[in-house]
Amino acid sequence: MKTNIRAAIALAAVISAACSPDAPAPYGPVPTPQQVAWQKMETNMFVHFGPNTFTAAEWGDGTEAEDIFNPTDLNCLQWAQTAAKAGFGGIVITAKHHDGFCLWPSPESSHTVAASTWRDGKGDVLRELSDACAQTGVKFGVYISPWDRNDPRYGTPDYNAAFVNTLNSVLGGTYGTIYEQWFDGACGEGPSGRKQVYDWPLFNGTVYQNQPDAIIFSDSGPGCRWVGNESGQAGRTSWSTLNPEGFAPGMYNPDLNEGVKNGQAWIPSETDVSIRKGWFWKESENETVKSLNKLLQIWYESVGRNSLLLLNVPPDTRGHLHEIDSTRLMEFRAALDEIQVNVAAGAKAQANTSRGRGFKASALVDGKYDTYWAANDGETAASIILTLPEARAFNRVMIQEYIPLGQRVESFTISVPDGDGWKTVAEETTIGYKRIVLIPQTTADKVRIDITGALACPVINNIELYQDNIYVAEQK
Ligand code: FUL
Repeated sequence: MKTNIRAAIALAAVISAACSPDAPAPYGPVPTPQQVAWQKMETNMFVHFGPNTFTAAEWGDGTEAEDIFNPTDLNCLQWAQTAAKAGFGGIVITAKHHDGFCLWPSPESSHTVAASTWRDGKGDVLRELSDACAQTGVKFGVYISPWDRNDPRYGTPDYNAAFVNTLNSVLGGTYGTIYEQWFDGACGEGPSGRKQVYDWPLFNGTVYQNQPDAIIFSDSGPGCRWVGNESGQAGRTSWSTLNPEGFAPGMYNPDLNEGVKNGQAWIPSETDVSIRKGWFWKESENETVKSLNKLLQIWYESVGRNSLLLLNVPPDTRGHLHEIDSTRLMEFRAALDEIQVNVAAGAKAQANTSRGRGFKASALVDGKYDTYWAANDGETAASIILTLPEARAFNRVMIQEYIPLGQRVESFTISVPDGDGWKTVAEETTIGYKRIVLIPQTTADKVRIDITGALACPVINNIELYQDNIYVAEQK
């Protein structure tokens, strides 16, 4: 009897699997699970700290005395706690900037914290920050500049091997898991007056050997790419795919901002921008801390455009995030919480097509990341309508493509009810991991999204509506 029941259950499972439509095949290059996890972090914190903090410079020349680095009250826990409260998932610190000074006692250099009088030469900023990150649940990442204006070997074949040792000493495990390795492409002259020919395959290989899950940032990836400007703006068209062949970090690739439709590799953009005028803290720039409105603009134009925001908040000479910056961050967080309340809660979703069971429009509003609506193979246009329980006010539409299956949508429109018909209020191009479209103030019980072009059948996992009463867009 038991055997019969088991057989019946097995048969039912076979029949059900046979009747369920298949999930869409991935289209083009797709992200690794690490890239998906990275993209979901959405906002991270950049920390520029080093001799420049004490000399008010942006680029030290490598001749600064080690004693210049002397924070009077280093408090990495304050950085990590502030980052956590601001909702940042990770911190990337300038372990070594172009001046070559190492914030940890690197055995590969004499120009480090160990040669300073700070904490009698026993200090280690990476130790303190990685511990603070572990304590607060914030991920830890590092910027290690290959350009080194102090190392006498820079500009000779010996330097690349030395740089590998430098990488190993940070990435080898002493500081735990490193979620992001930030490679700046800058390649200027070293103390010998010569430039270095960098061995990028060697450097990237060294990172992966030590930290297989790390996302490597550079002008051309491989983990993520520079967005092409330092003003906080991803392209309104924003593909996560790029053609990196023929480009190395430091070479300007004109496609960095918008990416490339049908590009060769999945290399999403990261938008790095400073909360202040400069990358390093300067007393004279305390008044340049960006307004809440500006930060929200940056957020809409980065996170809202399929990019990750890496916001630089540089510590001061005490070794604290300055109160002007940390207060602004708390205002930013409060605003982000307020403007991301889903006004479409309880909405029903319908689509004029779907793949069938398991891929129906209801997945668009179930709040789950891994369930999605998908059209049939060969269909590259579709119409989706959300019906709210009653008329509600909204002025933002948030849409997410299910990127584990690739980026597909190349054009879409948003319409709202108008008399007996519809009025189109936005015409846009790409979606990607997340797209937030600003639309005119609307009160309605419906919204329609028409996908008008896609590289393969569209696969959308979430649609939400927001009412933002805070951000005032500049008139362009
Ligand atoms: C640039 C560097 O030269 C700046 O000093 C800064 O670190 C910025 C994030 O990257 O290329």
